[in-house]
Amino acid sequence: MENPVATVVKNAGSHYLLSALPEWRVFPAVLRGKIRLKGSSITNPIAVGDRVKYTLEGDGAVITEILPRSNYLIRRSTNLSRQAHIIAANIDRAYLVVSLHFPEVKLPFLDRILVTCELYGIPATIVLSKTDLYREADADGIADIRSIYERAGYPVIETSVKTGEGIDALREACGGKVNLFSGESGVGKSSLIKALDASLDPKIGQISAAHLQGKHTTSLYEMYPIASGGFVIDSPGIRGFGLVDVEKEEIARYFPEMLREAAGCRFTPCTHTHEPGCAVKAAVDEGRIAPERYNSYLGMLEEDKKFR
Ligand SMILES: Nc1nc2c(ncn2[C@@H]2O[C@H](COP(=O)(O)OP(=O)(O)OP(=O)(O)O)[C@@H](O)[C@H]2O)c(=O)[nH]1
Ligand SMILES: [Mg+2]
Ligand SMILES: [Zn+2]
Repeated sequence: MENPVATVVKNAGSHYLLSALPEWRVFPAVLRGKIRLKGSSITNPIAVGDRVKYTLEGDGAVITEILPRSNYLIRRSTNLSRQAHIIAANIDRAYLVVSLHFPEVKLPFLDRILVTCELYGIPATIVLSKTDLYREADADGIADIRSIYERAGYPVIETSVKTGEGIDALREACGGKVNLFSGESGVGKSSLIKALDASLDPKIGQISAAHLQGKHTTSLYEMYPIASGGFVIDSPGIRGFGLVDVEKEEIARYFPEMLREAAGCRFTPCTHTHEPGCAVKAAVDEGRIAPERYNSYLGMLEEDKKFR
């Protein structure tokens, strides 16, 4: 008989938890011996969201095979590190959570995650969290972020777990799908998951008063079922996000708004930096591409020069 298939719902360090989806019946399983990914520079052979085959041996399950992934999100901890880490696999949508303050949003960091989502075909939504902490002076900053990412084609939603703003919409959007919540420590990923389903109990942290940033409260990757339908993956806060497997010449393709405009460039290939007749630069001048996004792109080209 063929071995049964289940989805990895938690990486617990010494073992994994599996469940056949969409039912939710979780059981432990171990990985024994031989499963190795090609290119051993990946630190985790199995990620949450992976679909695996298993056998029952004695009173436990043993993972025998990882099925091909429809997509995955991967990062290096810095651009210098050789080792890469798979954040999650087989994701229907990534919710990239940022807060205006505490911690302060860093757009180039967000853009690197977005480039990776595009590279691996993961649809992304930007979540602006903690709207209850907005002050009057923040209105422009909020409008800017919304405009930067909506021009690029990404949905932007604003949420507060204190006032409930955006939570119903988020819950509805998550229905019937596997959704990854990612972002810096302290932005409120685990709090959002708790707000989607009060019966869930992800660990929620404090913001360090000294550094006004999160304390890496969530330390493991874990999938949760939402009572109203769908699944969410909580993940540890990301500090650095180094690009993996992107050639410098390709980076512009993973900015959807640049890809759209690039067809009009006089030269192919065009790096969109110094070439005459560059349609991307024209679109920046004319406001169809946000200068912040274009600057993130230039920053990635620069990093590439430094690190490769
Ligand atoms: N005022 C306000 N505070 C929030 C909101 N969401 C989260 N917080 C607070 O932000 C802090 C961090 O929240 P977490 O949910 O633990 O953040 P996280 O993104 O899961 O952090 P890591 O697990 O460390 O990656 C906690 O003190 C939360 O109470 C919100 O909508 N409004
Ligand atoms: Mg957390
Ligand atoms: Zn160009």
